[in-house]
Amino acid sequence: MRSVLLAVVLVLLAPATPVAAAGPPAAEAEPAPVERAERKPLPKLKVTTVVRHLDHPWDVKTLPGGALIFTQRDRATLSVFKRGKVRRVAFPRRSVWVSGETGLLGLEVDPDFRTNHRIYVCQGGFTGNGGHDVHVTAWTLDKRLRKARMDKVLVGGFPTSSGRHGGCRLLVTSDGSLLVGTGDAAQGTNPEDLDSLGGKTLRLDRFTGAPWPENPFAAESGPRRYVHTYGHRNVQGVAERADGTLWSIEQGTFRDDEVNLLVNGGDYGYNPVPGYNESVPMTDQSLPGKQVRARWRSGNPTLATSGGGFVDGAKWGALDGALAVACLKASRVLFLTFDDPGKLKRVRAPRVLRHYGRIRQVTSAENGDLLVTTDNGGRRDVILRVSPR
Ligand SMILES: [Ca+2]
Ligand SMILES: [Ca+2]
Repeated sequence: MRSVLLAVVLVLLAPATPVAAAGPPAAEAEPAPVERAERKPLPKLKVTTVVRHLDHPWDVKTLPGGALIFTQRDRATLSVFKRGKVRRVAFPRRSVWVSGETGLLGLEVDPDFRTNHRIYVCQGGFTGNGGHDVHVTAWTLDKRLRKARMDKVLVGGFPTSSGRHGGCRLLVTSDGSLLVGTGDAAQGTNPEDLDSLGGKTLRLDRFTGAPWPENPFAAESGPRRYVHTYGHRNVQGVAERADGTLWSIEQGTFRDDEVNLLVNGGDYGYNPVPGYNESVPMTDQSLPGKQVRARWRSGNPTLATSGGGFVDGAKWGALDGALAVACLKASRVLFLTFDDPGKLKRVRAPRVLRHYGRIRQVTSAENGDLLVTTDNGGRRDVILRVSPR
């Protein structure tokens, strides 16, 4: 506990100092756009509690028109918040396998929701032989947002064990693919095994579920056709920057939570074998081939980073373009500023977001405000709206 507090204090004392920067070798000159960005004022933040009395709200997204839609992990519910009221969406809760860190998880809204009413969820599930998996399904909501009808299991068979390290985050990217971040199920061989869908980011066609044609192994056979990047531990956040680059947020072992810039076909270097050997590095350069270094890491101990997304809008001043990262254990939101090539420039952790306990997810609302979910359990969880004053 003492070491956790120490890490928290370090971040608190040094909000403007890169923490354990792990970018590429510092050969390049400081690009001008970042220098300009740093002169913008840091906005004062207003935090409003939007929804109360929740349990582990795992993901929240905005629907066109401003309603919110969110999942709760253990209750396995899908709900809509509209005109001040929360309403359950009729959804087959019994189809969700809930165990440990697994249940109803990531949620994404189709960019064409206005016309197709489609959403995507990631959930623990039951397989025919009495086993479990984690899988991604597409659903259509009715016009009144009361009922969800399943269209298709897009991809499944992600490994599971006790429910630990179940992942699983979803993002429709600007080129229309569905990006999926998965957990390694706390099984050591999964991250580096190209034919296990655990410990990966995956890309697929969001309508057919087919592997995305640009995937590095798309022309081969088997599960590896879905793999975009591999060698991850537990991807709990995926985000796209305004320039189209894709990023992951990952939980470390006892050290080194990571933010990674995703490179198609990249190996992110986690190989906790034999068994589930968590003493190995989060990015082990001694593995065969090249391992991609993290763009930010927590050092020792971890902050338990979870979801996150890029902040978008001039009203955010110096935080415009930063990656907002939810922290469970450290109970805060980090704002990481990277320059154009992806080198870490600043870490900020506003005080006003340190009073809500564990933070699970940060996403953007329609008007650029941030939506934040907490992860404390016992009907104490909330969804917050954060906006610059
Ligand atoms: Ca790594
Ligand atoms: Ca190597």
